[in-house]
Amino acid sequence: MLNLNKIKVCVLLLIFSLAVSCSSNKTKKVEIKKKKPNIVFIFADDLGWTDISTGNTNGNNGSKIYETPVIDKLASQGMSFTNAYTNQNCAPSRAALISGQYATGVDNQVYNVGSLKRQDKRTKGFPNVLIEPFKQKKVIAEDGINMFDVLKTKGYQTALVGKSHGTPHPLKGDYGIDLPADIHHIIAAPIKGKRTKSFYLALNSDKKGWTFNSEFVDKYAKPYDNEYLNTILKPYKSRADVSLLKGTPKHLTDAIGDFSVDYIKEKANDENPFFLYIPFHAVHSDVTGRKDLTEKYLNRGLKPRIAEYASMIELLDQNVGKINNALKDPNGDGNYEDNITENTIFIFYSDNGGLFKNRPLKGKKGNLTEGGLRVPLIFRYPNVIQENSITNQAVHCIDFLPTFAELVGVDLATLKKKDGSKPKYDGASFAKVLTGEAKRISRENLFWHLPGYMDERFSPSTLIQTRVGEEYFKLFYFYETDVFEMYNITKDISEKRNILNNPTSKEMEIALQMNADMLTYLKTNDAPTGTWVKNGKKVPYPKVEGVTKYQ
Ligand SMILES: [Ca+2]
Ligand SMILES: [Ca+2]
Repeated sequence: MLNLNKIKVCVLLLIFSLAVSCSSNKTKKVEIKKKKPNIVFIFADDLGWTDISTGNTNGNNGSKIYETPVIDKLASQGMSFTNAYTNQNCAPSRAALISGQYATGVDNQVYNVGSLKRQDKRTKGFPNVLIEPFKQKKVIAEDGINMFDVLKTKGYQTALVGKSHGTPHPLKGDYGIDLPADIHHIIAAPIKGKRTKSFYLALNSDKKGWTFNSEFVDKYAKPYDNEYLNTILKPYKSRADVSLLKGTPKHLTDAIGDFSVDYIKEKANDENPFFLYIPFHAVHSDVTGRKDLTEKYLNRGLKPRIAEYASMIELLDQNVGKINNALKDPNGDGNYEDNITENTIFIFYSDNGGLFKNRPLKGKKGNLTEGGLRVPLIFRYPNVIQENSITNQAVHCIDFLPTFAELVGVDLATLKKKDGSKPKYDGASFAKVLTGEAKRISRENLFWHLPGYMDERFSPSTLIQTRVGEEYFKLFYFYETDVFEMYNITKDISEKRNILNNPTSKEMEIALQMNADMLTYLKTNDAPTGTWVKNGKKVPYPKVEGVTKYQ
């Protein structure tokens, strides 16, 4: 009996010690997780919904021409959004992203690139405009609590590497950006005494030698050489002949990628996490590919313009790869012990629809149709976001600020602006969709409001998008003509059938609700509408129940 008791004691001791070792393992894990996740956020420019080859982000409408193996793999490692939205072009998308507000927000006020009075110089008949547009701002306010400021409250080191739009260029001012590496893709420099301009490609200037005209990336400006081809580009040969590049000018997309890699190398082991926001200029016009990749697509018989665009897209993809590889092996010694991928949220997104084909989507960059607003979006966060998952939850630029806040544990309600007032945000966090805790977010309406003109692409209008059950509807209001249009983009992705031409009673019910919600949005935000040219009076909001005229 004694022996049995002894065995019992031994067993109990064993269980106890196992429990202790397990719990200490747990503590260790918690300690590792204590460091907030780094965030690497790649923001492409003008990359359309169907411009990448994965089908995950676009309902299996991935490109059959363009090749994006890195982005495709990223999609398989994280969550893809089929209904990710932006504004219609660069500056307003970035302003909304960084401020967390619609253009109507007090700290935002950026509705369009340049101004809301962009007339079409190509046609004589336009503009005989009826409405004097609202005078917008070009950049967001410095005193708002923006996306960078929010992350800084948790000790993040913040960097912007690439395009500054919706924020000032040059990037000066108090925007919470520790490293404001604002770089432009139009490079101008004197060569043999003559002012020379280039898109994307470095210039060999009289005074500075090879340059991108940038204090941040000039050290990456020298032409491609054997070392670069054999080391940096080696993993991405992609059946292109890289030897064609030798001695040719460096592409800015490679330089921004190299700069970002060096930033990750420098920050990987820091006590504080980093937020590296990389708004690439690619694939914005002037479309400029990289020689080896352009040749690859030309050899397939593609027209020069398409080959150049394909080349630029694959070049962007390679640089997403470079940055991703820097996370796997920050010190570059070939050993993955220093891999920080698991503690890094990696995001790939684009700022507006494509400038070229977006089929089956209607329209292009600058339009409020799906082709102008719907873009690829992928989130990867290993062990938190399910691999190879797809959601059709609609999200917008304004949602990133609250999503980041929730993911890293910032309570937005506690934040105060310098004047003591509380910042107001328009977005909704989709963190629980990412983690799989929820299928939907509670916010069902999205709005776009444009009190002005841009050439043939938009006139004064407001758009509301709503989810009803599993279907998304859009209701447009056009101020010049007091006309509404309505589409079911779940059943009619190409926006071919205006529901209001012949609405059912159920559809009219939905239209009435959307009309009411649009009006509430406009009134709550005191949204400007401009004034009538004929009499200077304020252009009125749509009528309450205005859609009933289509009954
Ligand atoms: Ca853009
Ligand atoms: Ca390593």
